Amino acid sequence: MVISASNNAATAPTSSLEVVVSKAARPLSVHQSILTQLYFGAIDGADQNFLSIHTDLEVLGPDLFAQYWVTDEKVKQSRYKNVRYAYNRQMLFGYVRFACSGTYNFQQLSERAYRQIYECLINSGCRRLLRTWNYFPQITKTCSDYKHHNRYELFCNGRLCATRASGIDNKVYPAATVIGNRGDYLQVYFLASDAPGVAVENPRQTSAYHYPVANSFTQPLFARGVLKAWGERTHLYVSGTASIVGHETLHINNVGAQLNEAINNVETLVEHANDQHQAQLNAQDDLLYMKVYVRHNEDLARVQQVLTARLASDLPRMLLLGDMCRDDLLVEIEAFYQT
Ligand code: 3EB
Repeated sequence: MVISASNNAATAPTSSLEVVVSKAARPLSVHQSILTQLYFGAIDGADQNFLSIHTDLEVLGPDLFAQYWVTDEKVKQSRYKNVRYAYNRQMLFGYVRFACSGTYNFQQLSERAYRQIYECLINSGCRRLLRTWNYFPQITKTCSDYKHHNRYELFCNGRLCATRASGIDNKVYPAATVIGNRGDYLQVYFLASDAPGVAVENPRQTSAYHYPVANSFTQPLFARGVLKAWGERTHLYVSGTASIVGHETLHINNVGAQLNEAINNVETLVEHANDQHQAQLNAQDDLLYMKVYVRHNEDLARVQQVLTARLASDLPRMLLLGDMCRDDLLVEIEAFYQT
């Protein structure tokens, strides 16, 4: 019997995955293979034929911002416990949402979300978590019933417990965003693949999983960036990036300087991906969009000023109201590179 190369998973070509951003909801065709459609801002009637995710984040500005994740191989949809997901052989995009008001404390809730995510990945062929987005309210609120840790710390603990329990080889942590919203839910959505990505760390920043932390608090398990090839394309998923150098917050009370520092961090990460990981990213041309989380509405004008000075005028950007995991951070950014 002849086994053709296409039956061999190791040599099978990687499906393509392309992300398209748009300021308006687009009509989709069932003939397109849509992995997910993501919406920031108000939209009515997103096509329920596809996995569609509406974030609880408030958009600062009049525009809707939509993302369509398109592949070249047929996509199926399924559900595992509370996780809704879309997938094919090589990629999986999932979404889980829990009300924060239930009987679980926040560590248990986060652990539950991540246990379900990992179980979902183990049951599918796509065990490598590449990118996660995590949103929940009252991110720096201290939980008096829980050793006075705040919700972000409890989230980190829950995520770590679930990661350990999964038994999945986690040498490559996913790129991640963790932002406080003004809703009532823990929302997590994520991208996974059958093949690992390459973790990229930032020479200007202590790796988050090596942050010095106080007793009984765990390090945040995320990579500063993850590189992943999809067919002819390469993606660099840049984690939520703030004005942190080493492990310390810089430019307290200065939103403009914080944003400039965060952009410096992203630029350094891209250079590092090119120099150390053989990526060939153009820091300007391959930037698909930038997401900017702003803590205070009244900082918007200053934020816009810095973005105008630092970004190409036609670069799609999305400004969202959000709280950072440290009280002294006023702004955080997130970038997506695609070649
Ligand atoms: C930082 O650099 C800012 O816990 O997964 C950014 C991105 C941050 C991801 C996470 C936290 C996380 O530490 C906070």
